Amino acid sequence: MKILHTADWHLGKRLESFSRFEEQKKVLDEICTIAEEQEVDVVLIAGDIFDTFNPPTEAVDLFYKTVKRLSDDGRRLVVAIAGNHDSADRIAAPDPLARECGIIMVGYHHHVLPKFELPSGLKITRTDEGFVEVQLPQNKKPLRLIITPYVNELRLKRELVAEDREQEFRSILESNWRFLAEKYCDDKGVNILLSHLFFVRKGQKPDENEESDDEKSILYVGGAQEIYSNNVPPQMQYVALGHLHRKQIVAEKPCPIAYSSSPLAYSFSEANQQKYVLLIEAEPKKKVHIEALPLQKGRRLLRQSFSSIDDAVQWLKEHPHTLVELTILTDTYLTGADKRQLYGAHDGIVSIIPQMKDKELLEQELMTMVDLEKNMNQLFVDYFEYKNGGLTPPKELIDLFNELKGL
Ligand SMILES: [Mn+2]
Repeated sequence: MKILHTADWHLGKRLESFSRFEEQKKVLDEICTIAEEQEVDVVLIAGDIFDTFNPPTEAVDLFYKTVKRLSDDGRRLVVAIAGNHDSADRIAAPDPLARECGIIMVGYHHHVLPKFELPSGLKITRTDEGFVEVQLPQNKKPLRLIITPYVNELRLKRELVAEDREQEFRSILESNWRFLAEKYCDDKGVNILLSHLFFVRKGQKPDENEESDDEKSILYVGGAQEIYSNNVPPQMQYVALGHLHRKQIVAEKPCPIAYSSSPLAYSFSEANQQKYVLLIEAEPKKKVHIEALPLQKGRRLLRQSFSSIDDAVQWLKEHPHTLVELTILTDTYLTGADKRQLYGAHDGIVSIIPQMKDKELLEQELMTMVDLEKNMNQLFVDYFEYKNGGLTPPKELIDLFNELKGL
């Protein structure tokens, strides 16, 4: 049985003023082509389908077209779940219609799918809260899926009362999973857990710096989020996850627990990351085989610093088709002419950060007390330098300050 695992599409997402929509179209087309060429039986989309609760129409349109194409008229099972960026209701709403195409869309962890059968031979044979067993058209072995979209205390619709609420949260999920695994997941089928949660190997924190800026806030703030690899029932053969944007296998026990990566780099903390989809080959009772297939279609995100405008321009010309965060080490404020030169050399500059060259020396100078004996203009200059990393205020700003002073 061939399963394609992808996640964190974040459709509709922008990078500052840059739309990523054309890249998203291209990379989803690439994912569809991989599914077709590899003749996969199942596609799992592990949450954060959209970037916001109310995504733009073009993003919704792209999602529906993509899953429709992936489903191949019901010959290929497609399962998509809600992540923390998604509205659970929005993901769940089209499910009755989507099912007719062999696409399952789940918003909530306790959702019970109805049984159904398609002309292609795709058939839901058993269902429970957060569980389906599927008979695929081209494969005799049943696929069991435990489906847990993003869940927090709110979506759990249950108040956590224990002193250690994180532990209580883990226990609730673990006992749900164990119940389903013991009831339905014997070794005559393929058993997989699909989820959008923050998994860690117990006692080990992932390197925070490697994660996307967008996910950090919810990862490390606000309690009951961390799930341990040993919460996974022993019957599972693979855990397909979304949430972290870097491809990684969190743990190998009790089975591979994997993040596929997002298809595009969405923040500069993901600069230089290669993106993938994971191709899983699974048979009952056997260890799964995982192959990471690199995606090519997104623009690379690059972070680079320069001490001269000319060097920066030269480098920009050598790196077209990328999105760039530039740091310019400088003694003065960047002039309009500098900026025009930089922006003229490249169409993907997301931001330019001016940074004072001799920062340490500067900070020492700035440590001096405010001297109220100085005149107002000098105090303004001191304050501007203090707030802007030592940069001298441009003449236009001093003029404006003088003008305001005169009012
Ligand atoms: Mn997420």
